Amino acid sequence: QRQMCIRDSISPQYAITAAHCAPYWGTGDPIYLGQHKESERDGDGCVETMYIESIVSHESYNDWTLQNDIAVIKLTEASQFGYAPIDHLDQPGDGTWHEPGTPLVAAGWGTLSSGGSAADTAQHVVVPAVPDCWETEYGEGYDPDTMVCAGAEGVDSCQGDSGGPLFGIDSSGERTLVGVVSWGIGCAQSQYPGVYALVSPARAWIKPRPRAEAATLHKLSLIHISE
Ligand code: 4AZ
Repeated sequence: QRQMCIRDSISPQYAITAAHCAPYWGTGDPIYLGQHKESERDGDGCVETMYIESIVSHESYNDWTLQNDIAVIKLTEASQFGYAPIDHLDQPGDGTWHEPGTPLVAAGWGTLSSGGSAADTAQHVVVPAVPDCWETEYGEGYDPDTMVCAGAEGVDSCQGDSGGPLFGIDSSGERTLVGVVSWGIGCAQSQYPGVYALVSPARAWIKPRPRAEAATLHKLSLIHISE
């Protein structure tokens, strides 16, 4: 079950996941950086095994409405392999990734269809941003202050992608973490796009965490994307 949730690394020693995934992990549990295939983790020299020191859910996480569905994981040490984190965390006031239809990328090892089997190889898919998500069948279940939808008929995150990243890629190839895979009804249906926890309003909560490491927070981290 715990492999069902992805962790996005945001600094050499910190990773982000969904708060609803936090109960599945605890101190001492392994985190595998650089993993590509679930089935070949043990023999894969690119995999760096890290361990959880602590995991803390957003102070305003609501496990019923799923508002603020974000948690920060501290690893016992920084990546020695030099795995770099996502380049930027989305910022309040930066509208770059929030126009309807903006292409964003969701990634993970979740199922390839609703109720289907999980992917062995890391997958990624381009999904259009749907910031006006109250116009879908979700209605008021969608909170635009703490969530953003993305997806369309046939393109979506799915079961097991929870905790994974939704990011934008700018013209110089840098990645901005815009959301964290949170919830949805089924997968890849036009009236039910994927719902992601918004990173920008949580940024002030994420950032000040580790004083010493705060400076490096934007420098490293990552998720593995296959070509
Ligand atoms: C899940 O259960 C899940 N289609 C993730 C994403 C979506 C639905 C469910 C969005 O992990």
